Amino acid sequence: MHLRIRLTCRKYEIWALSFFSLVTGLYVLHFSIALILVNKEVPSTRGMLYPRESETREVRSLDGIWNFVRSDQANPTQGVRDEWYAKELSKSRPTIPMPVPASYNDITTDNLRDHVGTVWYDRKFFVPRSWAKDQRIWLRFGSVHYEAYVWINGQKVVKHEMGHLPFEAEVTDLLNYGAENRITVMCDNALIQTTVPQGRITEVPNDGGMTIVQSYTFDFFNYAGIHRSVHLYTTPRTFIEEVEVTTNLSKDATVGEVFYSVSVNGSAANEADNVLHVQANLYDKEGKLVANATSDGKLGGKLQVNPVKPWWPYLMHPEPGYLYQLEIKLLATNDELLDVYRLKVGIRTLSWNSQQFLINGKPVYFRGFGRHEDADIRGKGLDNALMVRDFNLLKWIGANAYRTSHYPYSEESMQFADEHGIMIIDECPSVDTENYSQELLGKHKSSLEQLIHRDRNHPSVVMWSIANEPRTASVSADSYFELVANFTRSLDKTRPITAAIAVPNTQDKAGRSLDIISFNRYNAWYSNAGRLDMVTQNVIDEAIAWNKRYNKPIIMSEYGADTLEGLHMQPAYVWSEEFQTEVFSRHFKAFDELRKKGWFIGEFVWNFADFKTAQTYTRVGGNKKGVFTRARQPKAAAHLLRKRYFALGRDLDQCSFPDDLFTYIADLIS
Ligand code: BDP
Repeated sequence: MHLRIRLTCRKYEIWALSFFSLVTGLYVLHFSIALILVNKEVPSTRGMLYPRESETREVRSLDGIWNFVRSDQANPTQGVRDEWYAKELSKSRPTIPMPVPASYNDITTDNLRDHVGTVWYDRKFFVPRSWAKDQRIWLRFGSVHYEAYVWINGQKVVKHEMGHLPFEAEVTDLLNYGAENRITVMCDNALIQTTVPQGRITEVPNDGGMTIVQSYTFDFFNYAGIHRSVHLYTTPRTFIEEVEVTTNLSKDATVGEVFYSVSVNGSAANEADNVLHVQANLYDKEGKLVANATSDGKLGGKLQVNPVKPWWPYLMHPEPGYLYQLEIKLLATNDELLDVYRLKVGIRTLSWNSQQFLINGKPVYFRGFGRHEDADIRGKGLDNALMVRDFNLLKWIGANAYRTSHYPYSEESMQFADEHGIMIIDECPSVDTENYSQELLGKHKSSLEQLIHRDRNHPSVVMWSIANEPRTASVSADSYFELVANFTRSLDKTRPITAAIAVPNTQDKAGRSLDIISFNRYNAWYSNAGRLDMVTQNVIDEAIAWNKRYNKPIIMSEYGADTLEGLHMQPAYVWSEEFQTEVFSRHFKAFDELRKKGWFIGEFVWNFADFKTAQTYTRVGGNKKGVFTRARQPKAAAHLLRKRYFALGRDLDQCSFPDDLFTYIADLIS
């Protein structure tokens, strides 16, 4: 059998061999005629509240240095067949130290970077004797890319497919209390035609005979590993499994409403004579109780805040990102306290029509970035220092939004965006989607289900992006994106849906299913390279054409130019700092023309910072379209962009200028 087929089959064999049921999958299907796609159900996510301590819950981190083994590329399932999880990994293979969270690719000095297939992690940890009391223990991963298989003390725990999204499982009965335990994780980075995102694995000759090669068309490095924190946490036997919050404001924005609904898991919920109820308390930033309510047995209700401080984006209000704390107490019939969970809540409304997108009734003009979670050495691993630096830069430059291109970002960064009033266009991991199939549709929908379940309570999330640059000229894209968009809408009606499209508007078949049209275009770069005189009118014409075709609000979701920091050329020449600055300025002119039309609602530079890609002759150390370098220092264009974003903020939202926005030149100019 061809090796790539063998490898793919093995991905499924692992389940037959070890844990759950055999999953059969279609592989690399390409149809030139429209597919008949069926709207099948996808599994629903349960639980997964962000792990937080309270008087009823404890949280322990398993982050640190783990032991690591890579499998042989040609034999990715050997570890499963030989049961490496049954004992310490070091008993099967020599291990190396590996940090968690981090991508494993850039940690070593050999070519782990380009490894394709499975790798293994393990570590030991202690569980206190006190945890054996009457409670439940959960194991939660912030994300593992792309597919994860987890064992505790040699016992299967959970399998999860999809990078950048959390998963968890109860491990109460698998742990040794007051004793040592072992966790083993197998991670598979292989991307095929039915993964999200898609990739291809091929077997090609090399100097040693044959080798496996992973390829993909998307333009960022396929970093892999345990990317976000690993937690153990406790809950009571009967506990708050989910909290869903929506908010509303009175017309004059003086009264706020918080609708909460709680789901409970546990035996007490099933006892006929025990009517569980919830006490919901809302506290303001100073810790003052501003509203409270007690639910009936339906475990939901409404809190009214009068006067309210609405959640506003950065620079749209003097006090942006205002958050209340919602305290949920789960009580038994006799008012015995069963569980407590607290989360931050921002009170705001969203609305949209064929022209505008509004927050709290005020039209929004987005000024932001496409970004990546990417850094030297740690790759896509969660890094608090980097996250805080990035938010400092976003605020320094006057941005009010970014798109989580091209996958969900860390939960910690979503919380940060809430706090700082940065609006998020929240994107699922579907990038460069093509070769549409029923199986791919199921996974794509599942990625959105998991994303919406995770992020639905964040006030910063103002839009869902269901794909980046899908091949929407194909006939199959029509029904495929209709199904994906309708599914997304069925999960959340409070936010509009977009996708970043790059096919010519005359050929696109997805726009009709969206609420807001986003388009990516690289004038003076991929088209008419170097021609600064061919930017402004092209941008204006294309935006008008998109709006004419769909009669919906339009965003330019990507534009930019690769720029090598320190390369200067006058007159501007491609890759120089002068060129990036000029490309931006020509776009600004177009945007200002378009803004007058009333339906052009935002501009997003590609990209916030330089980032790593697969190796190609078009990339020097990666994609260099960053306004900041990979080390998060500004290029020349950053200073220009800062002046524009603050100028827009003053013009549209009456924000004030920072003192250092303009450098003193002469008394004559101010
Ligand atoms: C766009 C993609 C983005 C790329 C960018 C580029 O959406 O992921 O990085 O082009 O080529 O088409 O810089």
